[in-house]
Amino acid sequence: MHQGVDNKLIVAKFAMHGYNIHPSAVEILKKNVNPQNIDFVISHICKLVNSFIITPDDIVSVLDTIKEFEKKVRDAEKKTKTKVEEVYKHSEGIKIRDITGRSSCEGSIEDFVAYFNSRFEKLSKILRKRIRPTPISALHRLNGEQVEVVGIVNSVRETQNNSAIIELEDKTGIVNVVATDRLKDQALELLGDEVIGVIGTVRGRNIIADRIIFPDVPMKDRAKFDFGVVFISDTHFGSKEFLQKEWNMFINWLNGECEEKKVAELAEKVRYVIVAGDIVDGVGIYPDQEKDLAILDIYKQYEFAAEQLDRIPENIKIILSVGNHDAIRQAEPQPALPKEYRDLFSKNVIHVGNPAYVELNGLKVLIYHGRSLDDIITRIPRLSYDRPHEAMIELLKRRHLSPRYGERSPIAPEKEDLLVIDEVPDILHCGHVHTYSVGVYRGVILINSSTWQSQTEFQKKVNLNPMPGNVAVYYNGGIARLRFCN
Ligand code: D5M
Ligand code: FE
Ligand code: ZN
Repeated sequence: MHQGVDNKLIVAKFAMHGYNIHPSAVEILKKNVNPQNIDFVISHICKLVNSFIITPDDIVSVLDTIKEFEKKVRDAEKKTKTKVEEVYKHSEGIKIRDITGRSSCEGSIEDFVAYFNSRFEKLSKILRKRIRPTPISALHRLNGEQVEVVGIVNSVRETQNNSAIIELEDKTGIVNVVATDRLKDQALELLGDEVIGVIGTVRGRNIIADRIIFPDVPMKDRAKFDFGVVFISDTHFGSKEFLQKEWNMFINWLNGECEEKKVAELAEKVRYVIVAGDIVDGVGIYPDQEKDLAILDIYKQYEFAAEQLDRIPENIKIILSVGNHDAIRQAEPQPALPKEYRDLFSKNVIHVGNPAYVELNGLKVLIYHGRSLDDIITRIPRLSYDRPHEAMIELLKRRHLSPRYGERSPIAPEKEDLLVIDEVPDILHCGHVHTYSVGVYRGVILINSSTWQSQTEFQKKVNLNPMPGNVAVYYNGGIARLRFCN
């Protein structure tokens, strides 16, 4: 009845669990089980039967349980489908998916367990399209054999004999993965807490790795739409270092006041402006911040922000996301601004959380402020603040916006891990690091759209050189860079 699962493969899968199966039992199984669920069903059967050779009778005796199990899987799938549709809010050709109004976590131990389970489920599902994992608990029976495993990275350490050891955990156990030569370098770039696949050979209690596999994004064509989208970030309204003159030049350009004909024509195409967070400088974000503030009151900072965004032509929709300087919880995912602040802005401003999936007349943009980029740039020596889009590639490879839990990126343990990149966007837009760079990775356009704040005293101390006043403009699959700063 069901096509697609090879008899030999079924026999091998049972062998992985330490069981033999009779050929006619394989036939019964194939007739009754959806190939998509075969792995789950096999581990389920292995838990239920007592004999080491599985007979047709054994299969028949568990058929009802299997049917029930498959129904549960189908129901769960239906539920997640409707959930995704429900959470997309619609507004004039714009669809939004974020945490706003959906936060459920209280930060208890159970929340953390559920959060990491969700991360593991979502990411291992992506990996299972390419590899067939053996449960880690079954590895001890497979000494000398080649295996594929999927797990969450607990830790990575370098050893003295030119290798690295990755401690990998799945729901059934923990294993040490030994990475040598080229794989060692790859292993040392792991951040911890990401979900990866490993292909390798079992040697005693270890796996000697042949390949490390990231969930990654599939290759796709660049999205082409004939409207313009402006990407900016980190306006830091209210800061003494906010660059008013450069901002005015940007506003003038959007209003058609530009002498260069080509650049002026580009402004006419613009239908959306996206801001990737740190709208205002905030208050109490770091010690002695008052000294750096032109506007001391947070409410007044947002009033000023609203005033400045109101200078953008009315026909342009503004998508406003939040960052770590905004008046909202710090832990990611962050909901959109609270109502008292949202109400200050005009109707063409659409407030979204961080991260947020936003679909603009078909163009899929994933907005993420970018706090995890600090951790990634610090951890991987080949990356730098001058080329933040290269750090953004690491997010796509891991299909996660904040792979490393904790450090400088606090995460709220929601029941569902909303930082997983479950949908591959056309554009990934970040800010936070205050530098500008753009790139393309497997057809996904990467933009880090710098800032409107010049170097602060604090940034001078930590040797952070911002590139303010840079704007990325999407049009027809390409990105133009406009500089409103000397
Ligand atoms: O962050 C702007 C940039 O400054 C970003 O790359 C992080 C960096 N930054 C901010 N705070 C710190 C601390 N405490 N140590 C090191 N680097 C930091 P923004 O979110 O605009 O403040
Ligand atoms: Fe910022
Ligand atoms: Zn920031």
